[in-house]
Amino acid sequence: MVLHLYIDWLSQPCRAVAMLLMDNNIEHQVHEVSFMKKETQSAAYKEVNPAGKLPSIVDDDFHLGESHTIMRYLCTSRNLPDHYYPNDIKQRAKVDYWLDWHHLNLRHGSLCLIKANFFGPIKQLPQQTIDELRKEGDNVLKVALGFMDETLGKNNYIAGGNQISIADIALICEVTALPVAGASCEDYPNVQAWLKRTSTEIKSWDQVNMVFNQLLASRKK
Ligand SMILES: N[C@@H](CCC(=O)N[C@@H](CS)C(=O)NCC(=O)O)C(=O)O
Repeated sequence: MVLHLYIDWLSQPCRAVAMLLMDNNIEHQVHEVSFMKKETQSAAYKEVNPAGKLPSIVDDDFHLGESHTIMRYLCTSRNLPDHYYPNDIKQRAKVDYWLDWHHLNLRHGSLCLIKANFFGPIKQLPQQTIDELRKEGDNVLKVALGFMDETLGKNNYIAGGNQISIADIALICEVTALPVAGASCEDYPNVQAWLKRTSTEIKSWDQVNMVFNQLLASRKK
């Protein structure tokens, strides 16, 4: 049976899962769910994912959320090329390290700034909340991007190795969201070089980012 993918193209974790599926020609049916319209909180969507979060997949009758978990599941269930999620225990642990690191570092910093600078005005958040989110986001992001830059000064790929892994895919989608957060990676040359190199290796890059790029373009006007 075809795999069902529930996504919002604006979401970083959703785009990461879509890239892995599309680059590996895994047949799937897309169901668009808008988190901005709070469709993630509907009773119908909670039947798919009780946590009310995107992305989710349904594979036969198996329901799964959390982008990193979904990507690991796809790598093992579809026997994807080893470089995405290596069989070697130590190389795999490195990929897991960066996936775990992602949530409380790069993503945490990026989300604080997205909440402050993108959703702050839309949701009319109190100025004190915006200021606190900005302070936390700026501090966390500076350390996170600095650490990535140092690592990418030594390795071409974030978890080492000589080909892209699912850790690169998760992190690169987060880095592309920085303009929405009012941030950038321009002070981090190794991150920029990695972004350029890795994005050209992801075949579905333009297709998956199309809707998100339209949002970025509309904000520049
Ligand atoms: N740790 C989760 C994060 C998922 C997440 O935060 N998804 C957001 C979109 S980027 C969402 O579904 N928000 C909807 C909501 O909270 O109602 C993952 O990697 O999948």
